Amino acid sequence: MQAALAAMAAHTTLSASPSHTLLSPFANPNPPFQSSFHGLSRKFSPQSLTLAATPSKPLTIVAATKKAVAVLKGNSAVEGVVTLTQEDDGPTKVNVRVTGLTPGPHGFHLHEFGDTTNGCISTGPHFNPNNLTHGAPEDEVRHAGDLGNIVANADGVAEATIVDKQIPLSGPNAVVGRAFVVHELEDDLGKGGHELSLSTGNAGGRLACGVVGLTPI
Ligand SMILES: [Cu+2]
Ligand SMILES: [Zn+2]
Repeated sequence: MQAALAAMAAHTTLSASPSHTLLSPFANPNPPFQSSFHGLSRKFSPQSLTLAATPSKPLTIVAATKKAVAVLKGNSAVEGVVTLTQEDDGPTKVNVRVTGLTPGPHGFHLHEFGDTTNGCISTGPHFNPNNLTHGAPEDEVRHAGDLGNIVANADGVAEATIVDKQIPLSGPNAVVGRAFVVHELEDDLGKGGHELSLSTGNAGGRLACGVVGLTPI
């Protein structure tokens, strides 16, 4: 088992699904604007075509990129940095690096509150705006904050890139001001049969946490 864990790649990429997918090379299937030539009649002369092609107002392309960061700390040697990037209303890309972990999987969630008054316990339950039960990131029934597990290598380092649609940086379900938590144990993704499986994934104690705050783009 230890050998298998040690053999795990340090860089974990979580499983693909419509709501929670691998990062693909940057590709935008939706061009930001349509050609202004669309619908032009052929009866225009070349000169009027030139005039028609000149926009009467300056063309404005709004590329709203939002970025945020959370610095994870706790009452142990575990610490980390989570960076979040969202383009327009697209999915949020989450880059995670946590150190000081025991090798193997550790539950990783976005919790409801950005309150660390009494340490990570003050961040409350998993962020759950749709009032559903706990699940895997790829499940339809899940908390918005359910991001599965990150896997630490033999050196105790977990690195992951997560792409998820349920943790936007703006709008009614924005996660800015809430907190990431990394746990002591593996998240059973709601399927462990434990009394805590459908609320916390039975992921054990909270090793480190950090509040999400906006950063310069
Ligand atoms: Cu959690
Ligand atoms: Zn959950």
